[in-house]
Amino acid sequence: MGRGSHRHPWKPGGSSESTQRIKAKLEAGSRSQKDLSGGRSPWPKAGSNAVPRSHYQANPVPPSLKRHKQPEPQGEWGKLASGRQETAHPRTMAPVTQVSFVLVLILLSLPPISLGTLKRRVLVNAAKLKSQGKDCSQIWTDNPKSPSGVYVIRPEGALDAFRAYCDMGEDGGWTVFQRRTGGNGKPLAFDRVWWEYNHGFGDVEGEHWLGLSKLYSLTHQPGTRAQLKLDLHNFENESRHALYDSFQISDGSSFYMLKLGRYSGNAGDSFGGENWTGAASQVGSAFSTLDRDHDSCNPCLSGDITFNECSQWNGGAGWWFSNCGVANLHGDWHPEGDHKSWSSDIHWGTWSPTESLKATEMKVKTVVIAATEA
Ligand SMILES: [Ca+2]
Repeated sequence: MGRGSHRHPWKPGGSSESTQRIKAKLEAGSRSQKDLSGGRSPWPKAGSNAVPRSHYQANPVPPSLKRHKQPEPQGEWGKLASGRQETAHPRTMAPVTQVSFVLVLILLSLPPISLGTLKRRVLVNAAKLKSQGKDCSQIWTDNPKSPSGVYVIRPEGALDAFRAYCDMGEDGGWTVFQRRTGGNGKPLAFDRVWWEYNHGFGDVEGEHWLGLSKLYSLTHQPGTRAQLKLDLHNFENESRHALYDSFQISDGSSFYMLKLGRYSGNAGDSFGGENWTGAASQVGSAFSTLDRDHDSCNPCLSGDITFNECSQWNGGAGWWFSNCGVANLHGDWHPEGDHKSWSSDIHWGTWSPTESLKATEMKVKTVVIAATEA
């Protein structure tokens, strides 16, 4: 496929290459097996001309489940099963016994842990997670001299407190919920399944994604309006930002749809698809991951290639894809010299459409709603 035929200039003749890499990730990665309960059907929707996803065809049953398949009767069990009693009362294990047998095997395979160790871990975690405020904005408002760093916060309405990095500069009070830096040569992978994007991954002091469930609670605190800021950096040591004066995501039952207010800044409004012919806005889009397709491609066309899933088209990224849109900060991180014209890169189409970005931060700030606004 030629480069000139692509709608998106950052997608090189690598769609098939990208697809192969995603397939390899899906086949090799145990992460994708974590969300067994949430996996979509591997088969295309009715009316679609897409083929079934090959990774599911290749591994219809995860190896970890195959391991627990009930063995055929052997030894004494086999003798009993094939003996005189078989005709009248077959000596097979009852279903409940089979489940217990498998549970015992699983428990025996777990590493040993003493009750004392377990208690210490619970106590330490409980002590660490004493909330210091509802969010970084409240901590900063109460004490503007608070330094940047990791705090324990508990947004109003959240079930639990959690750790988050607070950006407490001059315009402080920002709760960071995404950071990418390349990880000093060991970049954090962002090709993750729904469960991971929901709960978060990485280290809040370094590269991380805080988690959609936490982001929901941060943007739904009574009496406040959340703002969104994105700080973007390229390999030429240039930095730009995008600011949205209101920001909310819907709850998990509607797949955390993106809601944004007015844009300002110097990076352009890529979420809104500003000045980008043929690119649909991502505002209003639900969140998709490599195992959950909530995008608008059913299918989409790029050159002579059709595809249904923007996540797999973009390096396995979890994002608010439309069809697919021009913003994606969750593609593969590429080092300098290897950051140009990749199909699965970190791109913000209104500023850096053809070069993968070096570093990004996404952060949320809450402001008290004025009486006239409430
Ligand atoms: Ca789709």
